[in-house]
Amino acid sequence: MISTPFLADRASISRCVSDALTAQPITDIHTHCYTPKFGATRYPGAKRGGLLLWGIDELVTYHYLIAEVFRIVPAMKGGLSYEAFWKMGRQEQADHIWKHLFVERTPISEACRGVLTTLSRLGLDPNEKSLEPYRRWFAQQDPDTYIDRVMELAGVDQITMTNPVFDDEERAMWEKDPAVGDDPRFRAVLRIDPLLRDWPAAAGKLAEWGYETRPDFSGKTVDEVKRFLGHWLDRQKAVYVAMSLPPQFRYPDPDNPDGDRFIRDILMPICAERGLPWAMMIGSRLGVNPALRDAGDMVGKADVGAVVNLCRDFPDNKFLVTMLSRENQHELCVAARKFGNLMVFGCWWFLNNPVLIEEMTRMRLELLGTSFIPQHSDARILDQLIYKWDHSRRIIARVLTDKYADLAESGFHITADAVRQDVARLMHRNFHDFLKL
Ligand code: RAT
Ligand code: ZN
Repeated sequence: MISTPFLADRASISRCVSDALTAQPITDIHTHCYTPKFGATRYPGAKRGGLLLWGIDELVTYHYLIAEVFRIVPAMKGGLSYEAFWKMGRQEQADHIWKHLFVERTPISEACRGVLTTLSRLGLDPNEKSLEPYRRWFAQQDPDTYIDRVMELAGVDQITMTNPVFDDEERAMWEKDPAVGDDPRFRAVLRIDPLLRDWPAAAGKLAEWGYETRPDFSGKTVDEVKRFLGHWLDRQKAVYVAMSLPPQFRYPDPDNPDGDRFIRDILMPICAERGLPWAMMIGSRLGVNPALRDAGDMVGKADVGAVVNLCRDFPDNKFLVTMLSRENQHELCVAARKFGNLMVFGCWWFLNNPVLIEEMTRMRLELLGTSFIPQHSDARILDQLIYKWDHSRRIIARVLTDKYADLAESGFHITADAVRQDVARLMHRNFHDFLKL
């Protein structure tokens, strides 16, 4: 047997961790990116031609940056009204954001820095005062082959989509062509928020679509909602079912017997039968400033007790859980120590900032070892895969290096092989193994 040299000093540990993270293909378990068959933004002109968003104008008009520009040019006298902003074309909106956030100020926020990292990793100079040179460059890219380039730069081997079946535009695409999701680079996820966020309206929609559903669960409702979910899971070949839930989400919830019933009699049985996890993304308060549209949502502290109750009451179900509030992270980690059917994932949305990624990754390693999924990108715009993974990978490397250095200090032998295996678990295998359990 060939003996593996141990990594004894911090410098060699750090090099080994960085190499392992660079070499390890990442499965991105939650994004809002789409296959090119859903249609893509078209350059020149940056017109939206479908659901796959990419390129400079989409990057600069990311809703995180829309929220930020309204802090600099507020929607009040002397500023710019929301109506005036939404009336602008996409390029005009992008020019407005570029001028105020990137040219007249230092683009220091994480969302701004992300655009610059992306441009620079694509080989472009991030110091341009106007967006025109970038537009010319993007106009030369073909979205389909550009996906490969982005995935290579990001180190991602699989992009998990989010496919909201209650979205009319997207549903129509799946109905027209069930193969719209077929692309070896992508996997689909059935997203069904309205079934819990607004059961009566969702039941009404299903009835419109030909299912015998009634808001009071009478008649064939339970079987019919299962038939609806089964149909869409098959059509999308979905790898899990997902919902974003408000901070008030409880299980059981005496104030929401319909929600309890939907979970207990419909969702849990169909997920268990098919071995599919339910991804709960908990803590989003939608539309606290509706004038900001997608940028107007907020975070709220939620109840980890609901997750605990679900994991205990449904031991044959699998739960992928991320929570939006920093204050929920410790309790969620402790819950995961108690339940093997709970997989904690990602630093979601307002937590996807270096300071919080670092804190959360450290805490999770200390409480859960390598049995969690440290990050997902949540990329809405394809090119964001580059910066979201670039930034997170560096932080994960720093934290892992510290942890291995601590172990080495105790006299434990760290090998390059062990490091590679840990990294493979965190960035790839934990997700695939959990899906197949
Ligand atoms: O991070 C985001 O872009 C949010 O707007 C949401 O899409 C969130 O990630 C979600 O999946 O609901
Ligand atoms: Zn998302």
